[in-house]
Amino acid sequence: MKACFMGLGYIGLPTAIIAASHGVQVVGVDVNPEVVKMTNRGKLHIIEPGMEELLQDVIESGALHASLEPEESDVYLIVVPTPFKGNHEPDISFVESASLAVLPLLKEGDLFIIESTSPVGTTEYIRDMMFTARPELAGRMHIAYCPERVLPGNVVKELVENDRVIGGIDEESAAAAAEFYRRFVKGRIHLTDCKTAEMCKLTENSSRDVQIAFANELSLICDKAGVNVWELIELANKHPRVNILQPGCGVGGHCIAVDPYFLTSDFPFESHLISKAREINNYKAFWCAEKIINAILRFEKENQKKPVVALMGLAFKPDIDDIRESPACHIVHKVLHSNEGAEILVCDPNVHVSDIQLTDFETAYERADIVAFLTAHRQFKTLPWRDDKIILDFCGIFKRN
Ligand code: SAJ
Repeated sequence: MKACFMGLGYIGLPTAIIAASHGVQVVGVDVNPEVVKMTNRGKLHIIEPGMEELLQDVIESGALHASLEPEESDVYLIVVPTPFKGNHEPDISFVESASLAVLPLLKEGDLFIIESTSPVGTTEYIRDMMFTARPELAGRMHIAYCPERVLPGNVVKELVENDRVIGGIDEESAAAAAEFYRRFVKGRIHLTDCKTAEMCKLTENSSRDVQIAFANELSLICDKAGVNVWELIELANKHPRVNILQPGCGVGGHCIAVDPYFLTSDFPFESHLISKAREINNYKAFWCAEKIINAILRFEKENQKKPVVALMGLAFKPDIDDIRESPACHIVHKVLHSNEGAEILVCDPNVHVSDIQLTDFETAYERADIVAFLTAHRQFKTLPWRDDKIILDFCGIFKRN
């Protein structure tokens, strides 16, 4: 069996590697020549523990190669980004162009799968587009939607162990896609129709966004009420049916901070809660920036000098290097922009490429008068609490305020 993966990003590349290591002959296609070159050299262009070793194995064995052009295969997988446009409307143009690129190669009996997070109705739209251009294929090939669910940083395990939801344009399509995934998925495979599968992905991430918004809203209430939000949540979670998540400085990454808009954009009158959760999580980053700026102003007034400020963290969540849609980055830029003379030290032990000059986190912590924790990296948790500093612990490093 040969599979053609359109897109070698955070999901496409790991899935292509895992499929290749389970007996599938894989061609991985990407529009970025550097990604293609690196992949063929066995070098991973993303950070994902354990994945580079697997890539080297499948490159050496010849089970996977990367290319700028799709090749004739039995299975085609669309794993390209679906960003949003200016007004948060989903942009499926990469799904469309990747589908059009494989269209001339399709033949009777082929399996075509979309994995990219997509608005409800996308698979049927792409099916209609393809069968209009190639009417002889209508009813003669399989088309399905199968969203990924892996957590960055834990992809090697989750790609194999997580359950998968597969939605077909018909029952035969869902069954054909399930047969493909069974080659490397040990989790259970649940079959449905393609609209339900599309919506399932959006529901999973919107649900998490709403739950985080609840925690973030609590943190704002607690700040005003003078209650320690960390202790409060820990105590409330002792109830057998309560499970509140952790507040932070906002929600980032290219999934949870994006996918709910695919529902709010298409169903604006029905999605009040989902939409409000997005607002709350976005507002939390703005609120944190304001807190830091106010602390700087207060310090200046009380001490008649400018403070040294340490901003700890740039990544969008703990222990990774990814800064996409990162609220910490947003806060750092806002504070740097509004700063009038305070010395601002920015630290992130995991991030190496950045437009901001970075300082070693231990040095910054030692020197700073004001410390704001933006990302709960494990390295920060080794720092001792210091009574002589103003500590703004937005992500629960010390859980003291
Ligand atoms: N966050 C909090 N408080 C929490 C948990 C998370 O503020 O208690 C923040 C994080 O700091 C981060 C953001 O939420 O800024 C998102 O992080 P995450 O760990 O919740 O999720 P992602 O974006 O890394 O991955 C999610 C996962 N979806 C769900 O858990 C429902 C993953 O399974 C999906 O595959 C992935 O989105 C995706 O690609 O869609």
